Amino acid sequence: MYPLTDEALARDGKVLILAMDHGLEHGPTDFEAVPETLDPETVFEAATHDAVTAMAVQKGVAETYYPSYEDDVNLLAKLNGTSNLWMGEPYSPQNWSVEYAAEIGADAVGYTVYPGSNREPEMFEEFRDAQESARDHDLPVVMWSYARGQGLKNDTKDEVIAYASRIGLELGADVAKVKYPGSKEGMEWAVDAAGDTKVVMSGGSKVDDYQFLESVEAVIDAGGAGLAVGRNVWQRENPERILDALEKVIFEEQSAEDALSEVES
Ligand code: FBP
Repeated sequence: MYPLTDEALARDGKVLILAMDHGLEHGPTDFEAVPETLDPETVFEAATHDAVTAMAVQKGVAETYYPSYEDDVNLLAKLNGTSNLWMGEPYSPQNWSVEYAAEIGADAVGYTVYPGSNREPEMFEEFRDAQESARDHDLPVVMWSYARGQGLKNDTKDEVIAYASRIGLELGADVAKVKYPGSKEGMEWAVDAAGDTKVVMSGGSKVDDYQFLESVEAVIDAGGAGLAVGRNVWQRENPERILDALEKVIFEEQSAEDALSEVES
């Protein structure tokens, strides 16, 4: 396990990853809420906020835009990813190698697995290769652990989320990124199940400030390390304001209410 005290992915053991791989995963419609975000530089600018410990992007975006931000932003190379146009069984092909990510300046790598998919065995094997190669390059590994597949009726049930975070530990991830199970108790189970693997919540689609910050507060109270978030930051007209509030909730352990009233004053 990679010691996640500081630097690459964490600050004081806490994590705030700004994810922007949505152009691949969801398509450009995700950028319609704030049209300027279609330009990756807009989101890289947001990632220069002190609260952001790393930014997750795909290869093409990293190659083109990261050189201008390498002094201010830590790069989390999201190695695999699939488009929304793919209608088959959940599967996420690897789009760049760990070696190439390291060459571009990655500080960490990220990898999606879909436990429960009929293609789970393939994905586990591919994750194995990426994880071992990341170890060779001394890069921490974040697993996007999203249980998904024909047999799964509810992918945010407590036991499914705890299983997903545990799979992060079992397969050697340093951080497991899981969906929010809907309660602090559910998240506690996920954190306990993951042992020394840190658990972060996946942001999800945009909700109002209080609802979003309240879920982040519950994750921190449950012992989670923080958050990996996209839409709930850059689909806001003022991403800096919500990042200010997230800094207070994640790193200063303030309540959602206090953090919001401070950023409003
Ligand atoms: P959000 O905070 O916008 O949900 O982003 C987190 C993330 O994991 C992204 O990295 C990824 O593009 C997206 O969610 C995938 O979401 P889903 O698979 O649920 O469509």
